[in-house]
Amino acid sequence: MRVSRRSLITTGAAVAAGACGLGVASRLGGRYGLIPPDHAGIYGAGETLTYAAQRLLMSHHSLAREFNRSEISKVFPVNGELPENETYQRLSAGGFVDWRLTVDGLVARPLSFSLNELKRLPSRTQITHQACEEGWSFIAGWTGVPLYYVLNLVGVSADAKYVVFFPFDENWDSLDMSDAWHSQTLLAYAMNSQELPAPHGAPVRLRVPRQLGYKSVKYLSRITVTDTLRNIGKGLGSISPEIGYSWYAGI
Ligand SMILES: Nc1nc2c(c(=O)[nH]1)N[C@H]1C(S)=C(S)[C@@H](COP(=O)(O)O)O[C@H]1N2
Ligand SMILES: [Mo]
Repeated sequence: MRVSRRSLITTGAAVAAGACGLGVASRLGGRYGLIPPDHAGIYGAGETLTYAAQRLLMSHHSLAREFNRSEISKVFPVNGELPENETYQRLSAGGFVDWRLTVDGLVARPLSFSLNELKRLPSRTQITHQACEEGWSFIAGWTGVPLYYVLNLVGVSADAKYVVFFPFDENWDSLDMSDAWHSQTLLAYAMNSQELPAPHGAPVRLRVPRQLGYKSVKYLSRITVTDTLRNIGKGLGSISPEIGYSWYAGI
């Protein structure tokens, strides 16, 4: 479980941050369609400035740094507990042979994949840095199917704006299409050449090395392609803005 950021920040600072840049952010964001799903509320102007600046200044194809095997960390901290969800625990007890990843929404061919089916798709291994908002980080190797490969299999509609990731716990999240199609965005089933350890998100987790660790959703159950996030949760694009963190967590 993650600590609410709101409880860590004084009201005065929050009001100042919210008011600063409001006009510029909403004008630029509105004109160029660079508005993140958590644009409303007290931090909204700041979120819009951050997201718009990243999207305008950075190439959509820029890559997160990849490391050598010798740089892999010795310790791999874990965030959160295993899902309490009964279905998850039953699937886990059965070695995930009955687990399936559903991919649906604005797609031509909704599909669901077993773990073995995912493992038969083309794979990529990348050694990347994962940083938690709590201050720790590590470098590890991740192997999995690039998300773009699965998106191509299901045939994403031209209207698609976001890909949403639902796990077996409450930590759902979403990516815009730029990050969803990115070559390093991975559905990972192995870590450091071993089966993905349960606390790190078994059987399959997302890895988004260009954003903070919390975007890398563990224990995946379903992926949905959509043109709006308004009807999901509180409509802010992920659990993070609901507890005081940014939807966009680019690093
Ligand atoms: N489903 C789910 N995904 C999650 C979390 C979680 O609690 N549940 N924690 C997030 C956070 S805050 C971080 S930093 C990373 C940590 O991944 P790790 O436990 O493999 O280090 O997973 C992210 N993905
Ligand atoms: Mo985190």
